[in-house]
Amino acid sequence: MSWLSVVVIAFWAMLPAYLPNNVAVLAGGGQPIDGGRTYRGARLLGDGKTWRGTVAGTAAGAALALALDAAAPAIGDAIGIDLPGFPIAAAVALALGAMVGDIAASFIKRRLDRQRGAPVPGLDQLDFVLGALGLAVLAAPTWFGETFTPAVLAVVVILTPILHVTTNALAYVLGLKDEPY
Ligand code: CTP
Ligand code: MG
Ligand code: K
Repeated sequence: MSWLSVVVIAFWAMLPAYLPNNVAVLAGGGQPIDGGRTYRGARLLGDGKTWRGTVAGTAAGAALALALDAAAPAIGDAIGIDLPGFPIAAAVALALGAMVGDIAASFIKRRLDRQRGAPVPGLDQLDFVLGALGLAVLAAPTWFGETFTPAVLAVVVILTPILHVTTNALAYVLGLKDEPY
């Protein structure tokens, strides 16, 4: 398989995990998940993790996966690459996992005394990838093994931080996000 098709498959397979955090930025607000609770002197998660953002992000990511699943044969045919589909368990796991990974990272950041919005390079770029892939391997192990070959996984780890930094910088320039990371 060519490197280009590996990159295209990695991007395609991760789209349902890439969308949720961006939708959460747009939809966020309202009740924080931790309800303002603190743990050892710092917020449990902080005001940046809300129910609305989490539900909207998860729903959008799962809906995108199902749309991609329907479109995979036609688009794959047109570009000559065998694009993976998304069984429902994989669709939900990728989207929900991305949100859960991001939430887990906020928990870690508050324990490290980082305020809401403070950057933690590395964690910020890969938290949602770990969450998405971790939940997907549990929820749809066969699909995961067929889709995320070692080459695809390697591309995901390299490509994701680049895309994450680029889209967040763009969202900042457009005034959608308070920080460029
Ligand atoms: N957001 C949300 N719910 C989530 C994730 C994000 O409402 N589960 C919204 C919040 O408005 C948040 C914004 O998206 O402020 C940006 O997300 P992110 O950068 O992940 O949060 P931060 O505000 O930087 O908070 P933290 O330091 O905890 O990561
Ligand atoms: Mg942030
Ligand atoms: K984050």
